[in-house]
Amino acid sequence: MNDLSFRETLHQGWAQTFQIRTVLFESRTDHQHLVIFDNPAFGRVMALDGIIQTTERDEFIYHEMLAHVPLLAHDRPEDVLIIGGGDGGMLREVIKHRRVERVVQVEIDQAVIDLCREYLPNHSAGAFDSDKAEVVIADGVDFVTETDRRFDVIISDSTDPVGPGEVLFSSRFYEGVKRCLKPGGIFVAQNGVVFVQLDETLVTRQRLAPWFRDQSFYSAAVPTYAGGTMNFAWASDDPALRQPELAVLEQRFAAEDLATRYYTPAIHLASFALPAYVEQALAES
Ligand code: AG3
Repeated sequence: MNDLSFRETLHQGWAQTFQIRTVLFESRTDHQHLVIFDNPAFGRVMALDGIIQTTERDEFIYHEMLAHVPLLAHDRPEDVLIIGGGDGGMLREVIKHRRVERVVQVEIDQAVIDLCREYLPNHSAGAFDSDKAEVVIADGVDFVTETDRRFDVIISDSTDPVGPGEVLFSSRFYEGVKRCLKPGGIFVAQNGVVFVQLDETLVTRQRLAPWFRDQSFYSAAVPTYAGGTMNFAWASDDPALRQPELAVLEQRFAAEDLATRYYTPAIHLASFALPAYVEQALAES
């Protein structure tokens, strides 16, 4: 990073660059390097260890798709677990659901929560003060391996598999997720931009397979996760959960009265259709 621009360090041989209008915060936390700056095109932008995590302009796509798809696919999502998600955008979307009674969020880095509440206040939009929400500062793998709590939906809102987020793509983590998911539960996870991170999808599917009868992916294009569509991993023991009736989704969506800007029940169903090159790579791996 220099005074004028931020160049993302995520891929080999190619990068996206953001003009910096103002740096609002920059420092090392106990776990990672964190910067929040203002950009003319995307508003406030937060990056961890050189990788763009979220921006004010396009965060709704990611947060709506990772929250509403599993929550509306489930018939009684009362208990929800969020792993990561320190900016609070995921918690904001999850607590909107009336059927959700309790949300536990496990974030490893308290500083991410504190700094995002201060500099990206529209992400959490008060969600951390909700009666439904409980925040635990802990390692996500330890939590899912040890907790007595059980959940209907588990959402992994992680960084890429480098640095503190790497363990959230391990077999041990998926084993723990399975352990604390109730029967009929659904697990979803950020899984990288598939065109440039195809291996992530293939490795995740392999590591989920021992623990879940059904593993799949759905996707959405998030502009600042550059390089194409982002894949979200989906795992459950019931393949029917990813093929709900459109009428059922529409009825639940209407009953929840969610005001969305990306998610619709039709997008929900369509997002499980994967490009041929991804289907082929999965079939061959
Ligand atoms: N965490 C996912 C960021 C992934 C970016 N990586 C990439 N472009 N492959 C987002 C946190 C939002 N709550």
